[in-house]
Amino acid sequence: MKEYPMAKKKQPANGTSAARRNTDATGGETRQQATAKTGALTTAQGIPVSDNQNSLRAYSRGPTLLEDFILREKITHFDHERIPERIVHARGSAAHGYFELTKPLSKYTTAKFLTEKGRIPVFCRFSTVAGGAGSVDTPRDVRGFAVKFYTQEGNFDLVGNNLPIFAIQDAMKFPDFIHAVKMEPDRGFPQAASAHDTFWDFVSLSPETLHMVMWAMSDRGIPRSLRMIEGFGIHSFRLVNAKGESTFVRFHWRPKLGLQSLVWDEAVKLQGADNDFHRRDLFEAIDSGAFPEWEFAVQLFTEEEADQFPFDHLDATKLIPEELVPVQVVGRMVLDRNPNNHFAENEQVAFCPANMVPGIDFSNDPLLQGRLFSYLDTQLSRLGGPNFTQIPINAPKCPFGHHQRDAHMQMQVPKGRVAYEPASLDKDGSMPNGRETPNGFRSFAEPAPDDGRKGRTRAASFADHYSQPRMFWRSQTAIEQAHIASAIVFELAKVEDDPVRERTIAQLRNIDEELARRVADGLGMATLPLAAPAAAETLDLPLSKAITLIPKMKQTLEGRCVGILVADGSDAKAVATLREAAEAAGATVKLVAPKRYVALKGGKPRKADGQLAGTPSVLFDAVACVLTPDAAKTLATEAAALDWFRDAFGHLKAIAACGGTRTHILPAAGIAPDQGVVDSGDVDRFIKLAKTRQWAREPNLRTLP
Ligand code: HDE
Repeated sequence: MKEYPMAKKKQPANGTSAARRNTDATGGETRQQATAKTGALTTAQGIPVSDNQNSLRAYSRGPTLLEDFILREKITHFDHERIPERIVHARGSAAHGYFELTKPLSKYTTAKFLTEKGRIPVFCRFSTVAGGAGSVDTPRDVRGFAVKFYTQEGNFDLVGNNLPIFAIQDAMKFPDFIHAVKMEPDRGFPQAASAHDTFWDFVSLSPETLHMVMWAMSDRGIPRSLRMIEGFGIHSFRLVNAKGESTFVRFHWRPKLGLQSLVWDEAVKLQGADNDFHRRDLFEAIDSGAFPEWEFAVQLFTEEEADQFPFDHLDATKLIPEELVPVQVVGRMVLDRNPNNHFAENEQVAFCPANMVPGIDFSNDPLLQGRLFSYLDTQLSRLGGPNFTQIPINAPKCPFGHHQRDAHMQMQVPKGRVAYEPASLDKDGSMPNGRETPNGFRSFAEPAPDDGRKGRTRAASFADHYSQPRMFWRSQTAIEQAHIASAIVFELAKVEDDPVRERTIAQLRNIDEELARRVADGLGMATLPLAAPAAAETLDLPLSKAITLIPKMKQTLEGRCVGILVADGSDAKAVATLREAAEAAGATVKLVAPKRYVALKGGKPRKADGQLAGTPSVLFDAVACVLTPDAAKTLATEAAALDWFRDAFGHLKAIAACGGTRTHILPAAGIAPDQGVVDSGDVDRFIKLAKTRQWAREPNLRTLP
């Protein structure tokens, strides 16, 4: 028989010097070793492992043996590496940090973290709602904003969103709402998008959703960065003081970097350019020491004041205008440490609105009430049993003790006979497992109304679904209104079913005729359907500047990113001048080049931060370029370069263009430069413009906010 070419050498027996040298039968190397000095690799049982790269075989080219407990342990653990993802808010990015109280609320609450000045640790997780754990970061969606405060009196979780209101009034409707927005069950798409039939079907039949839908269709649904979103506890909670008196409270987070959003085309393109745009942005900012910060603020009001509101504050689809109840800043949160491990912390963290500390209490908001059991329930299956409170990220950081025992994954070894209360058998009387304390959590003793009746009812005060969406729409600037109308048109254009579209327009008519007309027009509908019947009178509430976005944006480059396009031969001094000015204004700067290595004039080749084709301008807040005329001429024939400028221009970004770019690239990209396009040498003007978008460039809309 002719010798098979690969089997030239005789196989050495196990235990021969060749086997010990970890060579295979042909004498080739089978082991690759890390050079770092580490301790011995062991199995999870602590057994030292001698070979982590070859499974145990009966003979060199023979079958693998069941006996190989090292292989089986490794693969078995791997097989179980995934846990069920969260049914909502599956995709999240998180960070550690601290909360610092600056203005004690002692008059209103006994909660130590709200009365004793100082810092306590927090863990904060941001999320999208609809997409799965592996979905993209920039779909149009609400963002979760959940904070675990490790207080001196146990964990307080403020599990909120980046919008001040929710889509439904009663927990009973939550599974329906989520089923409607998530991918459709027969086809499994769309992933992470509300632009489909089932979502708008539900919306068109549930007018209570409209207020949140209006907010989600605004630019708040496509934030620029998680560091630039507001956060809201949404529901009314109670603060309870030492006398047992209660004050209602709504919680707010305000980003120090100011609010900022993407424009829609940018959000769409980012889904291709960088699926992890938000996660990377948060991680890199913290990693570089630019710690994101939020003000923590409260709206406080009494029951009597609430009775005067033209809406019911127990209805989570209603916000409390800042003009009605001022927002007072009482503290701040700084996120200063990235998780060490995405799974152990971000995936395993278990937030729960029922994690409540003494001095705060729930309100009767029926949505909040329903949340109180759901989170623990889902976490029992997601994290495998009730001992998930022992996972480091979930464990309280204050002393704790209880009589709960056993169950899956008990990590502690509780001592003694006594796991109950009252007990006399704890002979030394120390009761190490804890006992009741007068300072413990007490529910506010809310008097029951005289005419209370059990029943599946909804208060008549919850019936007005249109006044606040109208207030929201009418409070927006012209640009913001244009964005909202186009977003609704975009979404409804994706809806296949005509009646769904018509019913939605019928709902919009109750919010504002002009809005309904613009959306119908965008869809090409010649006539408007009759307005939907309204269950209550729609009011013209006073407008609120606080609920706009563009007028509230900060003109700043802090926390933003400037991209500079360079190529071989670019003037290093001009690049340095741009970089220094942008960095002095608080921005990070990235050099983008046609190839990953670039040699600036007179310099050696150095690594650029990004290669042009893979680093489109959507990744930056403003762009500049320093190119030789020849390089500009060459780039004017490359789609990636044309898109770089075309998109930056279309996305309303400031552009600093060098002479070559003006001569060759901008005309080839079809850009007629405007006020927002300056010369690369005009650094001061560029930095000024880069602090905001060039709103005057907005298509079909030339009015500034
Ligand atoms: Fe949630 N929600 N939710 N939700 N929610 C969950 O809990 C639920 C609601 C929010 O980063 C789940 O551990 C019900 C309002 C955030 O881990 C689940 C109702 C608000 C997060 C759940 C609501 C939120 C969740 C899924 C109606 C804003 C992510 C996994 C009664 C105030 C937390 C989990 C994180 C997560 C149920 C309504 C915000 C299924 C039943 C209102 C930010 O338990």
